[in-house]
Amino acid sequence: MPSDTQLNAIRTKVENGQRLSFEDGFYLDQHADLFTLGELANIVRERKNGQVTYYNVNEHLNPTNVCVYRCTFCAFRADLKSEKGFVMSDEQILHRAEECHSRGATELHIVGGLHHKLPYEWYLNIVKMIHEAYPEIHIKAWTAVEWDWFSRMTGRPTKELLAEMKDAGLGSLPGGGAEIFHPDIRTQICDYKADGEQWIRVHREAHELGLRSNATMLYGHIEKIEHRLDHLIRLRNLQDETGGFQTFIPLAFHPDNTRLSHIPKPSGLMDLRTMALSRLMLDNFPHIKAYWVMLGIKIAQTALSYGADDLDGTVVHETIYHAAGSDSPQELGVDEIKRLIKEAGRVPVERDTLYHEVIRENGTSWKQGRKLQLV
Ligand code: V47
Ligand code: SF4
Repeated sequence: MPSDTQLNAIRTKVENGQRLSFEDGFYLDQHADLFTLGELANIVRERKNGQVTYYNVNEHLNPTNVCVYRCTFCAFRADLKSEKGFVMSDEQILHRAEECHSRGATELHIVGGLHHKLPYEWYLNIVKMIHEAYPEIHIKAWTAVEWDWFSRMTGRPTKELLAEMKDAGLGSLPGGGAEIFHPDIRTQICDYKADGEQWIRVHREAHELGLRSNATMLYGHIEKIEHRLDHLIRLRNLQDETGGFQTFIPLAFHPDNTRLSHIPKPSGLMDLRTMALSRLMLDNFPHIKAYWVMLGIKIAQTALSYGADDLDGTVVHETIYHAAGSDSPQELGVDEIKRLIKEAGRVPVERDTLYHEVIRENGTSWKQGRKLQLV
């Protein structure tokens, strides 16, 4: 093999725990083969999380799909008057929370459309109602795009709304709505909604209020490597400032039923390379998630050797990806998740949203264990 001085210098940086620059990331993308990327990412993965792979038992709730925005990559949204549009009633929402509770889920992940007519109080009430009925369920709700919309609707600052919702039972923020921050791409795929700076600001404010959050990146559409690196570095900068991010989730674009349906979906190779590069660039993020719903089970399992240390959860009632053509099953049982993790040579550990160990007394009742060590 020819010697590659630049690649060797990057390898030394990774081995010594030093930060990679934009140029390093670009070089890796252009010159490193899949195995090298995976090997380097695995060094960071095992340094931070050893052999452990986390999973959680959660459910998704999308209370409405009606949305004022028209992101070109979205197959989930519906117009106000469309037959496809739905708004769940309070009874339906509580019924779903009851189902989540009786299955022993520790988390409810709630996101939806930005409805033209529903007031902010409708969104607030969802959190209030579920928290009052099932206080032990962690509510991870509303993306930064939704928080920005609540602020536009009410004229109140996002930080005030975050604080109000935290008092009502909000536990943390999911990582959605990030897409690609770079304006050259963002204006083409999701113009008008919260921009990159606003997304970052909402997460900064959440962290300042003591709320943890996740971050995502939607890849494999019209963006290029420089936009992905720019996105990762913006996230890394905020994490340096606040330390409030828990997990990064790279989201592979699913083209079916979207206005970008002419673009082929990212290959398994791109999925693994993006996973590995994310792990390498985000040196201050404790966790990288392989979201099996979008990657498919086989790539998600393989990703556990390419930087990922979290498989997300049992995920019941996911609709955003299934609308866009994901052929993953609607649910993975806990035994199957554990089997996939062990087969990949890792140790499965059930976590709650804030990365405490979950101790199960039987299938459905559980208690919180120790806080898992984050490096
Ligand atoms: O913001 C929408 C993406 C996101 C498509 O925080 C699409 O733990 C691909 O953020 N193809 C919502 N992606 C999902 C999300 C998420 C998922 C799992 C875990 C967490 C977490 C967050 O889904 C949207 C958008 O970026 N999305 N349509 C599509 N056709
Ligand atoms: Fe609306 Fe979210 Fe879909 Fe964009 S991605 S159209 S904001 S539901």
